Amino acid sequence: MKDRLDQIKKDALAQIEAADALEKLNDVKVKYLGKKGELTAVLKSMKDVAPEDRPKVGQMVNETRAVIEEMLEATKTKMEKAIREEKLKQEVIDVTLPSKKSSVGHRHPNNIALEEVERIFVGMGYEVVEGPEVEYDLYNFEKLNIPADHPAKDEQDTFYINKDIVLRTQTSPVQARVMEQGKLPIRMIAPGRVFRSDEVDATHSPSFHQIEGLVIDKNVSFSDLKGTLEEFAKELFGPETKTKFRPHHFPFTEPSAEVDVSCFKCGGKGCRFCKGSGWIEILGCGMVHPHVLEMCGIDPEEYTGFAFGVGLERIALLKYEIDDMRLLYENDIRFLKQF
Ligand code: 2U9
Repeated sequence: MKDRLDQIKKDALAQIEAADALEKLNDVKVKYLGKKGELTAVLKSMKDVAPEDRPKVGQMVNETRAVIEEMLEATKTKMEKAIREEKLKQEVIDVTLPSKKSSVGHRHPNNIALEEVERIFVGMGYEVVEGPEVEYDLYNFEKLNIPADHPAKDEQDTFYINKDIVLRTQTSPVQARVMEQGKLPIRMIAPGRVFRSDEVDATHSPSFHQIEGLVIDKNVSFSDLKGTLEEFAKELFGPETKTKFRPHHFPFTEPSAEVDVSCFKCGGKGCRFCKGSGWIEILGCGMVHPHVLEMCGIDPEEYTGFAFGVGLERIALLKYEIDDMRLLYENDIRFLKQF
């Protein structure tokens, strides 16, 4: 019996020493000390041992078990320590490593241009007012003196929700609503998205942005309009900028004009940027039509006013020398990163 127990001890200790993972160590434990293990089998065979020898054999079995258990425990502790140390080694943080560069977002050129225009007019005492993008025909067309048979009202130009409701084609309805509130004088700009049923190309989009301005007070004249827009052009494109007012027609203003600025690239000599003319068209304007004042509840005998409208994308394209409007809508990070 002693030989058998010595052999079991020898085998178990050898297998413990050879184990290279906790699982294998557990396998050894089960194999020798488990319910169906080899030592348990020896205990079960005690009935074949002479009764006077049983205490001695029992003591030998217990000693063998204790040696195996002790070796198992010591090896397990060693292995667990090694595993912990390896894990710690992998988790070590090198505080001297350079940090990862976080990428910072960029402002959209439209937004930069909008803030610039707002800054200029707020500086002149204008209020910034916003309004709905879905509008009544009444505010988008009728109150602005755009008659039912005007080409702008054609379904090819305007997105109709139904016969009375449209996606606004200009931000003018915002001004019409402010005028109706009757708080005078008015000095405001209305920036926002507008919609026209245009095909997409380098200079057109079915959805773009406008900034319109409106001033209503007693004794407002065309000189006030000229002075204001000349100052605006100088602030936006530089102090040397000249302006040229060309007669034009809009249903909501009378008289009306389009405004060109001297080319800020060549100073007016003529270059590729201004297509050789020395001038760049930037906005439309005029004195608010008396009929518009009347329809919005303001007495044209007492009050006069001027209005203007500018395309935000047009300003952004010009100021940042972008040659295709589509770049403003694609949100390609390689493009936006430049601003
Ligand atoms: C009211 C009365 C008059 C707004 C005006 C323009 C001239 C104009 C265009 C410029 C390029 C639109 O973005 S664009 O396509 N706008 O030329 N807009 S006067 O006149 C108003 C507005 C509101 C009550």
